[in-house]
Amino acid sequence: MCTAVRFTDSEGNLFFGRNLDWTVGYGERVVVTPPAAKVPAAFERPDDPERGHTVMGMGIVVGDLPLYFDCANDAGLAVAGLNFPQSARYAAEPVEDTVNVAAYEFPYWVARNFSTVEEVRAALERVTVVARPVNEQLPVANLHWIISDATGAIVVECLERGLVVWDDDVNVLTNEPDFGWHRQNLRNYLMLTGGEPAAATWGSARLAPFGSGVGMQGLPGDYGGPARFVRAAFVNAHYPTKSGEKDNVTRLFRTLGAAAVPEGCAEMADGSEERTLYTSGYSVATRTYYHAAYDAPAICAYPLDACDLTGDKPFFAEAAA
Ligand code: GCH
Repeated sequence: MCTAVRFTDSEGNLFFGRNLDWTVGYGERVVVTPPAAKVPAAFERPDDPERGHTVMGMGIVVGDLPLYFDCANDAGLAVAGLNFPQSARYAAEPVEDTVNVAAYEFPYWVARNFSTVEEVRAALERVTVVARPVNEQLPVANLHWIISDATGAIVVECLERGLVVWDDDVNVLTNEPDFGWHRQNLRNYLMLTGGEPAAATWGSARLAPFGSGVGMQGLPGDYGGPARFVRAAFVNAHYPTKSGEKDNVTRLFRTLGAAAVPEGCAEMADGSEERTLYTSGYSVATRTYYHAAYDAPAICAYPLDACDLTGDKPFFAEAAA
């Protein structure tokens, strides 16, 4: 399971983050890919510009290939991939006269080449997402993606009926089923309120609320995708707008915390335990990536501006002291 959210601060700067819920890590770290990086592309794409944006996010590096789980760029565009195992249908082969992108390179391709959600949306009209494994050890991952900038978010899903781009006006993504279903499902929860309910009178009995927080009764508490979607969407939409880096990073980690998975509550079919391996996010205003691990919850900061971006290979960023 995974959960991603976005919001903006009082000045309109984007904050974007995600929980990565899984049973095992892949050795992922904070990876920076500089503008001049020569990253091998899965398919020929003559329209990709010579130099790209600087890209920073969580991932692994295989040869010279950055494999991002989520990433953001210096223009303020951010992307995250979340499991979508039952519904994702990528093309089996590249399709002529379209822009072919392997599923594993999709987040980097987006963040390297575009500055805004509108640019991505326009480009997606010609894109084919292709089911191509990285190598024998790293098979195709069935995902859907949330792409966000300061103006909003879209969700990209490769469905049976083709590539679908949803407007994500609730700024959240989790897992199955498709985004359209989750968006409709929110209409089941209109009675939720952070406010304290008024006392009621039943016959001669006066019933007063136990205290604050009870207006959230009915909020689904489980760790499945639909429940995490409702929790993240409610908290994200009702959290007061904040100013300043500290309060917004706090907001990001507390909001994602409302959907975080503790060990023992989400077993996989093989008996292994899913949990929130990490929570991470990016602040566009300070060009800083933040990360906290399940067993090391202190938040570490990785400022992009502390990195040497002159090279031509992806590299691992160091946490600020
Ligand atoms: C390769 O094809 C792609 C790269 C991997 C290896 C397979 C490292 C990059 C990226 O796509 C990786 C992928 C491994 C794995 C990752 C994926 C990004 C997100 C995904 C998580 C397992 C998704 C977690 C999630 N769980 C909820 O959503 C790390 O596929 C759930 O309900 O299962």
